[in-house]
Amino acid sequence: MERIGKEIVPEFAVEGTLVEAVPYGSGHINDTIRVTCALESGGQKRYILQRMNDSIFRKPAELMENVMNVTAYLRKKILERGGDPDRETLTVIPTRAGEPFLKDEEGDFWRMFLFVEGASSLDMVRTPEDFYNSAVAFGNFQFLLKDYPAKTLHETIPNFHNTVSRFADFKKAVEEDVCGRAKEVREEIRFALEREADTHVICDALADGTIPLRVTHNDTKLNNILIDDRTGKAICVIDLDTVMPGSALYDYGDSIRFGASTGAEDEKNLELVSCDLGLFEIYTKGFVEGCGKSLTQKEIRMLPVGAKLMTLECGMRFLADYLQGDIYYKIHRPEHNLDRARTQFKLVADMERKWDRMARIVEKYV
Ligand code: ADP
Ligand code: GN1
Ligand code: MG
Repeated sequence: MERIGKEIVPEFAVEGTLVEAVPYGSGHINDTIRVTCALESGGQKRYILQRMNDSIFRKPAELMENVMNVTAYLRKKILERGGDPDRETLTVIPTRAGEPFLKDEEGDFWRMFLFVEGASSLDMVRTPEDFYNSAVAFGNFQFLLKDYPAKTLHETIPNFHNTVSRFADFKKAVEEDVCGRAKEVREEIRFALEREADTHVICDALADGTIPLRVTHNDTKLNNILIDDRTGKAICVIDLDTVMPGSALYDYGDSIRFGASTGAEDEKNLELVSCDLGLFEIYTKGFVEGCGKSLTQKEIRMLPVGAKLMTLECGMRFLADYLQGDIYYKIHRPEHNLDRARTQFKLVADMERKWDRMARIVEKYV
């Protein structure tokens, strides 16, 4: 932290003098640091500093070009509706040289945002209203970007939600079994392999034009949105690294897998993990409303597919990472990725049991 305070923070156009730099948040990908500076006037100003994960995001310059362009576009939209762009979208703090990110002497890539004050991200749904508000905000995020020139976006992670290629990657990880862990997790591997046919459903629907390609966020878990501490409204969609052309089903589905679960993503006691249909319905209502009538009937009818496939895909990714020796996601205990994979598969099985009820719920919003 000391080096970061001395060598990295001063490179950015922060106001005031550094008081504190502390690790922050519970993201699985970037290293996130909250920076506090004291202003001459007596107040404080806070920032989020991130070391970008360049082994996952191989082209940080392209990624930051996306972030700059998308946030500039959103700022305009937010101003048009009379909102406060400093709180309702991310604000990039450039380096003193005027660049959107910094490459340090060790070759690490850094970027900084204004810290959104008076708001927090949640790792679990506190109240159904929080979840509803997050649904409206994620739906609205997609709606605001509906005319965004998709072709100008760089694909920051190719095939990010291509569940078919995710399945192929998973199978390869099982076959290679580089850590010799496959024998301990036969049950989990079988669970995923049995569902190969499912992995094609969204890819096929996009390919044959049954559902449209849109500009989507692609990582819509609850802790990627900031909720206003005072009003409880979801005000700011963050973690824009994966904004790319995709399907509305991805954004809907990823939120359900994380937020409609009765347990944490890494819960060890699987009895505590199921898909809460009350939360499922609330999110469906909020998301459809937030998308402002832009979802097609077919998309709405396929929402349960989005929920199941994003959960299955995430489970395969966690299990593949476990098999490969935990090289992708940050872990905080030895079997962390395995625990995460298990909760995802438990949710998939539960959704399969509740499938007819899920279909009836979404039908109300067609
Ligand atoms: P990761 O890609 O690792 O998930 P995020 O960009 O989601 O990283 O940031 C991690 C956490 O930091 C978020 O979940 C949120 O709690 C917090 N955070 C990120 N950006 C801001 C911001 N501009 N203002 C306040 N908190 C933020
Ligand atoms: C990662 O960056 P974060 O922690 O918000 C991952 C998502 C996964 C999620 C699982 C770029 O999200 O795809 O669904 O973990 N992001 C990336 O919790 O791989
Ligand atoms: Mg995040």
